[in-house]
Amino acid sequence: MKNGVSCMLMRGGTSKGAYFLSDDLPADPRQRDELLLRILGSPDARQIDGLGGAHPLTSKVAVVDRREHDIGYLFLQVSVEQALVSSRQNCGNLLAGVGPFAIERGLWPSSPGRTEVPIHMHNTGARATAVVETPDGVEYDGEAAIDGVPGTAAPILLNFQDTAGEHGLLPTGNVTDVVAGTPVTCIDNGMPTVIVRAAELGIDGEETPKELEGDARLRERVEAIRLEAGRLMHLGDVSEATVPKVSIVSNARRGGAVCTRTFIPQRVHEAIGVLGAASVAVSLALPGSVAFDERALGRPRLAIEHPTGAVDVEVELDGDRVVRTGLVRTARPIMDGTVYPRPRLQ
Ligand code: NQM
Repeated sequence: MKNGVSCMLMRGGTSKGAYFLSDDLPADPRQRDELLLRILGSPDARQIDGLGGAHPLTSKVAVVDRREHDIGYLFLQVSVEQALVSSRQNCGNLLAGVGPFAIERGLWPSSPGRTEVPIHMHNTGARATAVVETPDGVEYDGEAAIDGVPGTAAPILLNFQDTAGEHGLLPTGNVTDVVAGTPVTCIDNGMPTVIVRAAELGIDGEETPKELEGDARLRERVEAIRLEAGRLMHLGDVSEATVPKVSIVSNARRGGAVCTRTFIPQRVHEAIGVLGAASVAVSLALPGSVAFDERALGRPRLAIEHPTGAVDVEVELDGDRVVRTGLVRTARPIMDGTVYPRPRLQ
């Protein structure tokens, strides 16, 4: 068999993706993206001829490289049904696998006990630190449970600094805007996100992803809000972009800080993205935002409820500057070997 590429398939948080060393992929982004489409099996609703899992949450790629003082991570979202690969968003879930992958591939040395891996996220230029359990090499087994993933595994602590996007935490310059007739908060603590109250959309907020995806009028309204908000957030025409995400918020149902349902942006997330949750968490503590809840002020940890449970986000704010965001994920290699791309795109 010819033309295979070295690849590790990993679960990172509540997502799954193909991890590559940057040196194993073409340097030219167009050639790289074309190859990744053939590897994942896109465009095809079932991704039957590739590694992709027929959902945006399982059609993801991490490209990892060693830099002078840290590890570089480029996230690529591979569309399922379109021949599109996008570097315009980051992914905190696949980020959870980057530390272990870098150690396994010998890019970063493992320390006895625990290893801190500093990571530069190429998509946004922001920094993260992953704390990986390494009693004797990477330990994947452990007691940490994250909602949306069955069972338990070793915890991977992710700490983010300076994750606000290039246009700041509030890219429109306002805490609240009225977009397509709807009050929203546009926020970017690592993920450009439009926050909308469920009541404004005439829904309860606790519907299942399937129910929300099946509501054509709601989908149209959410997309109209997203397109207009995208322009206000300096993202231009976002009709083919996977950002901004739209998080619909309502009162917490299970003792958390807020209940969410997130369009990412056509499908509805089965849980919530890591940086998406980090962005929602900050909006809870920002006076004037559509999600503001004074009980969130000064709370070190906020539980963001989602369709399959909740994710705890630690936020440290200094006024409206986010000093640190932290959360716990788990990750696991599923397969390590050689992947064979299909010979042609279609
Ligand atoms: O927000 C899905 C995921 C994500 C992104 C998406 C993510 C994040 O859950 O940091 O992790 O929002 O498209 O993998």
